[in-house]
This record gives sequence, C-alpha cells and structure tokens, in this order.
Amino acid sequence: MTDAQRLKLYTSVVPSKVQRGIQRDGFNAFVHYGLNTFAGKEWSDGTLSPELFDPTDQDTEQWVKVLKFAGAKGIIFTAKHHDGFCMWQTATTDYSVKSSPYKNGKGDVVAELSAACKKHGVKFGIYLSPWDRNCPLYGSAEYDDYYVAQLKELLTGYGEIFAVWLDGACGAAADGKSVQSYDFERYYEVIRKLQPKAVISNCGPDVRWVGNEGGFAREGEWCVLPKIDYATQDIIANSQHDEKADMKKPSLVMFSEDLGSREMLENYSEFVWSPAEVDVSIRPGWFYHKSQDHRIRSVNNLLYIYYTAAGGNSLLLLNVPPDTTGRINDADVDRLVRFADRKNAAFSMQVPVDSVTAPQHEEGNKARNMLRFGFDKNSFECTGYYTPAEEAEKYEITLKLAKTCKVDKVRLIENVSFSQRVENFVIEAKVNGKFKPVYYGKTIGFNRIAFFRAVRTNELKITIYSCRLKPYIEYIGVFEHVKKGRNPHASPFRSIMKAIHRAVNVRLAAKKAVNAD
Ligand code: FUL
Repeated sequence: MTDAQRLKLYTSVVPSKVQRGIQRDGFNAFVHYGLNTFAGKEWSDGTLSPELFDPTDQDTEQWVKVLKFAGAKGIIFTAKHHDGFCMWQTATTDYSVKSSPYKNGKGDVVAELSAACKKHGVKFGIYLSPWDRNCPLYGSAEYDDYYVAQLKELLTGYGEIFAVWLDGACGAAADGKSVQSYDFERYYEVIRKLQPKAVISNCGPDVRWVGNEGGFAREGEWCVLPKIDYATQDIIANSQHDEKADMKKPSLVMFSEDLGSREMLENYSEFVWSPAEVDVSIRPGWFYHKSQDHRIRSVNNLLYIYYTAAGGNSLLLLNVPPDTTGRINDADVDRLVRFADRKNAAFSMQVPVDSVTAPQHEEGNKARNMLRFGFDKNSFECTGYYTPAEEAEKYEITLKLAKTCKVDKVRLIENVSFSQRVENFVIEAKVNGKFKPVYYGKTIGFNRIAFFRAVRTNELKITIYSCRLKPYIEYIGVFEHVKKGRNPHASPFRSIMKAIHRAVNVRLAAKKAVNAD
C-alpha cells in the first residue's frame, strides 16, 4: 500500500453513533457503593453478611445533584461488585439488598438511583462485575447464564441505560480454585439487543481503558487504533488487584505512550475507532473508607485531570463513593463543588473573535464555522465545520480577537465524522507585534483543551504542521484567564449544600441520642 492509500484507510475509520454520543458527554461519574462500603473493604470475598448493608440516611438524589453539579453527564453505578452482592431486587440470588435491613429488605438502590437520574436529567449506566466471589456457579459454564440473567434484569427493568461497564477483573471463586472464562461476545450481544444505545466500556468494543487507574491521560491520544484484542487479559492483569494495589501503576501494553501514530499503524492492516477512558477515583480507594476522608484529591488535581483527560481526547470517568450514611460525604461534596466552580469559571469568559483566516475553504465549509459550537442532539454530528479545499504542507489559522486580554485556554475539536487527523500543531500568541509559541500540541480529536501560561494578546495563530490528509475542524474557542478565587459565576450551590448537611448532621445526632437512650 502507498502512503496515500494508508492515510486514506486510517481516515476512513470513524466513530459509531454510540461512541459519538459518549464523546459528546466527555465527563461521567462512577459510583462504587455496596457491602464493601460498610465493611471498609475494597474487595470482599462474597462472605460478608448482607446485614451489614444498613445506610442510615441514603439519598441517591443527593448523589445525582452533586455529580450533576460537578459536570457529570451520566452516572455508572456498581450494581454488583466482585463480592457478588446485588444492589437491586434480583431473582437470581438472595445475596442482595433483599436480605439486608435496608428498607426491611424492600429497597432497590438501582431503582432509586435510576429514578433520581431520570428526575434530574442525568444518564444512568451500570457496572456489573463478571467476577463473582459469592455465586456457587462461578467457574462453570452455567455461571455465564447466571451473569446474563442478571444483565437482562438490569437492562430491562430500569429504563434507558447509557453505558455498561464490564470490568475485566477475573479472580478465583469462593473456593479459591475455579476461575471463569467470561463469554464477552455473548454479553455484548445481549446488551446490543436490549439497550442498543448503550456503550460497552472497558472490556467492551466501544470504550477502551486508558491503561491506568491513577488519572493519567496520554499527551497525544488517538482513537484510530490497530484492530487487536486490547487484551482483556491485560486489563485483568493491570487493574486493581487487592486493597493495597497501587492504582498508579500503569499497564505497559495498554498505557504505552504510542498506540496510534503512523509508525505504529504501519504494522497493521485493520483498524478500529477506540476512544480512551480515564477511570479514576476522587479518593485512594474506589469504595468509601473513613480513614481516607483526608486523602481526597485536591481541586487543582481534579482540574488537571479534567483538562488532560476530558480535554485530552479521552473520556473522564470520575469515581465518587458514597459513605456509610448512604450519602456523598461532605468532604467530597465540598471538593467537587469547588472543582465545579473553578472549572465553570475557567470557561466562563469566552473571548469573541472578530475575524478568522485560514487556507481557502472547501465549498460550504468556511473558516467562520469553527467559531460556532453546536451539534445535533440525535445524531451527535456537528452543525458546521471548516475544511480547506486542498491538502497542503501546513495549515495556518489566525484568530483576531475582539479585545486585548489575558488568554490561557483554547478548546479545539475535530469533526471526527471525518476521523481523527491532526498529528501536530502549535498555538502562537501575538505579543508586541510578534507571534510567540504558547502551546505545542499533538493530537486534537473529539476534544482538546490546550492550556498554557496566561498571555496578553489580541491575536492567535494555530498552525497544523502534520495531518493525515487535510484537517476537518469543528470548533475553536478562546478563553480568558480567570484569576483563582475570582469566579464571575460562583454558585450558590455550596452554601445550599452546607445548609443541607448541617440539617442532616443535626438529624443524625438526634437519632444517635435517641438510640443511646
Ligand atoms: C477494577 C476493580 O477491581 C476495582 O475494584 C474497581 O471496580 C475498578 C473500577 O476496576 O478492575
């Protein structure tokens, strides 16, 4: 194949509709909650008593409100973790909320959370661990039927599901011996049939694990990758192993720096669209532990993760675990609210652009289209984009700003319906009449937040130096620097949440006092 033929082949690889959908979301939340929460464990072995599941003040609506406020578009919930304890009224086992004191065995956390999500316009997704340390069938072929029966209950009983997160963890059964070989193909088939709009993540064909659980994204992330088995085994080997696992340890195969450069692709003949997802917890553990109340990620760290993951052509899945009251702990709420305030502030002052120049555009797809952000809510396709008429050595785009101001962020989006193409670009700012480089970028993809030291300017130049065929740019937005602590749109949410928490604490104290009498 000639170089041109290869580039044509790479750029023919585009996202499916469900992938386009989740790429538009960018940032979703993960919620790990179950028996482990009450036992102070990360992984329990399926023998914990259901009696332990006894939240004093569970409020799934609070979770949804907090996570929505933080910016998450959807919530993925651990309907069943590796311990096999089911958080819904399942007919498949008694090892579930049915056997717990919660609502006298009548509670259904999956139902409550999906209803709360619906009420607040947040998408709802499920995590159903294939590894089950309680089920006696685990390790035999019948276990797959059991797992599929659980999937079916969840996919048919709780409205629309936007994501099914298949964890690759695959350990021994309760007897310590058998290990299951999961029939993923069968699970995919069931999911596609019952919830065709859902993405299948992690050990699934739609969303790829980035390769670590520490919040690290690649600098140049690609969605067009060789069609190889992104190694469910590799995921198994490299995700959390035990309570003391080092979640920062990257998987060497999945986290190798280069998965999609031209050099890399050259060795393959078949390719797939495979966006990365950075799954990371706000705390050291995935489940709540009181001892970690002081080890919550800082606002700066959360922002950095957001910029580099959600703003780095990856999806961000941020885990926030509710505590033993059944609510998201005040400390996490406070952190998330401050994170949201800073994030919203950072993008609150978009700089108007007076004029944009770029190489002669292809008929109908003019440069000004890049200044307008918009997409169709059904197809997730953008409403306009720019592409040059001809291929060239490099492409220079200049933006004359409507005012001189301090700029520290540029958001760029490629129209990925024409695949991912930009390989290398530089942003320069005009200072004292001269262009100075402020940002060296690799890939753009479905979302790139280029952030840099604030620079006072009234003109920016973006030069694409390397591209697969010609670029298709959907959007460029320029944002003014907002000083920390100066939030023009500070939210009243924090004081409301504080008041609610105060009221809840008073109630809990009163309850305790009554019980003590
Ligand atoms: C891992 C699991 O073992 C962890 O407990 C957690 O659920 C994480 C998201 O995936 O594989």
